[in-house]
Amino acid sequence: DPYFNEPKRHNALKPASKKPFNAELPPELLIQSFITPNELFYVRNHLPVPDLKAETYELEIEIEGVKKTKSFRLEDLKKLPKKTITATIMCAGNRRSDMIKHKPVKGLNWGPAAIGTATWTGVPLRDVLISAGLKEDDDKFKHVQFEGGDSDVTGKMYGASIPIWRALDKRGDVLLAYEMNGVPIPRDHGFPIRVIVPGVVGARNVKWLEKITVSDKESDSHWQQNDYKGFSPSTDWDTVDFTKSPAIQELPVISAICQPSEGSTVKVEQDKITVKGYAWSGGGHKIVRVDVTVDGGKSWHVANFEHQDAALPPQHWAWTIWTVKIPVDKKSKNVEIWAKAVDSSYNTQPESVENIWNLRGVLSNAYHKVKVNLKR
Ligand code: MTE
Ligand code: MO
Repeated sequence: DPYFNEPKRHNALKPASKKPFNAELPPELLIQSFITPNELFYVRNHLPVPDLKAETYELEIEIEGVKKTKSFRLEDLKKLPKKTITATIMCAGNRRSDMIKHKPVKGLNWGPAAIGTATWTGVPLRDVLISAGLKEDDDKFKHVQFEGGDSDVTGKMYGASIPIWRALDKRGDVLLAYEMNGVPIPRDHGFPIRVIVPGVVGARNVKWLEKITVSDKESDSHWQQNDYKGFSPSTDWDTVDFTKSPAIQELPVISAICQPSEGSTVKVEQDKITVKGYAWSGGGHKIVRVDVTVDGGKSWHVANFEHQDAALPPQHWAWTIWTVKIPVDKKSKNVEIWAKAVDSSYNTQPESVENIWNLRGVLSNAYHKVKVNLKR
């Protein structure tokens, strides 16, 4: 069993699959705090978790066309000037279950909690690349590729890439992180080094980082080329051509109602119910408004922000926790709550899931709709 040496996990994490391990929190627990505790952070693994050791860890950096590669030990990286950012990471498959309700897709049945927020401390990727000999104005390179220490039975490692401009942008805050919420990154989340690409889909935030390649090409890994891409609702497995869609990088604006959760019973107090959730947008955009309705959009209520990071766009990397009290009809026994967020570019969420459905069930950011029962 290649999964014989997996780390211990908190029992609040509800597995979507066990081997590889993939799990998320119940939505009510997810929004209990602005910073997600490490042991409650969703886990998305494609392969067995490698057991890397701090003492023997080495990161190899190759700049294509340059004969000598450079390698860094963990202590070398820790000697470089460090930076801490607060960033949300979200899986492209977050809220996929809403798409599955409409029509089946290929992918794990994620609810709204394949997302989490942490402080990440590490060395800016930019500084490491420059110290490895990369010239900032060298325009033959277009991408920075990452390989993780996790591999399949054929020895293929998990891999992904990001455009070089993002890796080199001082304001991009791309980190080679060694701490998550002030402690060494736990094994499930990439010990000892993980790439943090704030504002960009989880899949590019490569864990257990072992190799970086500066190249004129994207990563040729399965997860960059044949997965994590969006398609038309009418594209099916017979017609899909993965070369025709770009790899997902920045994620679109999303929100979710976490409390009350789907199917639960809520207490009506002074003819109102309290609704709470999160909203987030990729690319460093900030959430500027969250609208919530319980009457199918006849009246919208603007939510209050319970917690929002002060960082300005385009460096606003963390989610917003919002809450709102909404009046409900005196006689109704149940309601459907809808939420939608607006980001600092005035992008908002699509109304219906039908028209954004895709065969992999990614980018599921339609209005979040939750049916609940009322108790008086
Ligand atoms: N990195 C490696 N090496 N292997 C992986 O399977 N999964 C990716 C990304 N980095 C993955 C990886 C995906 S799809 C996501 S959503 C995030 O890690 C999940 O990060 P987390 O498990 O820390 O929440
Ligand atoms: Mo993911």
